[in-house]
Amino acid sequence: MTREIFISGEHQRRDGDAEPAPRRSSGAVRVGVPLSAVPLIVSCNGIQSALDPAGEEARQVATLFWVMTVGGLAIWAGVIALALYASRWKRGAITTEAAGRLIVWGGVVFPVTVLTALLAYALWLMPSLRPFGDQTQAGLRVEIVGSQFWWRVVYHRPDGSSIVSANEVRLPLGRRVEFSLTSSDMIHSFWIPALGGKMDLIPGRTNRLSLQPTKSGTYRGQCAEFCGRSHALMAFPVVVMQPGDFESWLAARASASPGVVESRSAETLFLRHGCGDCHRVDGTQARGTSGPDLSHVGSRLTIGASLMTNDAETMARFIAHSQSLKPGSLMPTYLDMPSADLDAISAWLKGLQ
Ligand code: HEC
Ligand SMILES: [Cu+2]
Repeated sequence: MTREIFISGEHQRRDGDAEPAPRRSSGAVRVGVPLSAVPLIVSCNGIQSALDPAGEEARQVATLFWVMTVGGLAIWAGVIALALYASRWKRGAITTEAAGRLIVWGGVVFPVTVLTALLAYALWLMPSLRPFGDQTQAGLRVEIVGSQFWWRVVYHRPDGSSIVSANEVRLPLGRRVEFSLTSSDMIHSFWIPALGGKMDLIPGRTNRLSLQPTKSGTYRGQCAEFCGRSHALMAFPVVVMQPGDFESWLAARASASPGVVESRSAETLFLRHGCGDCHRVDGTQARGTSGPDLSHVGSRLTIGASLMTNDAETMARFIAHSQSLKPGSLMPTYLDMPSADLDAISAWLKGLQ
């Protein structure tokens, strides 16, 4: 990649030149090496970076990371300086007593002090990374169930009502949210790097995680425990919204989409092709639960757990080719579905806002 960037840069420059300068290979090396550092630097910020925090927990994890990194670098520099001193400038052997003192101070006292200080700092951070009980005051509880290779997302409101969704998590800015995490098949791991640490989803067990977003925006979460062939394609968008917007978004999801009433024929096709055995669509006969809830699928940002952007065309592509797009997933392919049926169903699903 580095090379391609360099070469296209060189071409652009050359096109404007009246007299192209002769190509110098040393230029490629000089430009290419700093360029190879670009991905490293770029990956420090963005929608899926633990070093570009948008949440209280992520901020603390990032601070811990920088303290450890800078501390480690300082010690490394000290050791290299000592090694250089010993190999280059020190003349003659040191006495046995001096060697003993060096081992006791440099090899025992120093590492014990530094490591104890770092451990104490990390332990001191820990309670605030896992705030529960009195500290939580979480108004909202979000239940996440990991399944091959998608996420069931259920919002439990303080008044006891719940809203079922999938493959997308929306959160109110500044509010503490409690996640309860479990799995329906194997071990997955729930991780939104920009918001905080990761937590496993384990069948038969419910783990808890508490997060507080501090910056609005759209981030990316990812399954962080290898769970099968499409593990890398098991991701989800995370949208942090203003609390008011979040409440109205949630309220709109509490009832059937207006799109449902409009197209009875597409709904019939959906049921006739057996989609309703695995998928639920609010306000219809489709009551399946082994696949993602599709009640408001049209309003989700992505299709197939962050696999593709969401429009009628990608929807149709996913339905017809789910196995080649997402190998090993439990969504059957519908290669033989008449294209009129496929288009009608996709347009109807996209209309479920
Ligand atoms: C055997 C159960 C099953 C049947 C039948 C089934 N699906 Fe699915 N479907 C799934 C599963 C499981 C997923 C999640 C796949 C993944 O992302 O790994 C899924 C995913 C989807 C998605 C993407 C949802 C999202 O949140 O991105 C759409 C759209 C979809 N199915 C439509 C259909 C349609 C239309 C039919 C009928 C033609 C159908 N499905 C039949 C199990 C099924
Ligand atoms: Cu997974």
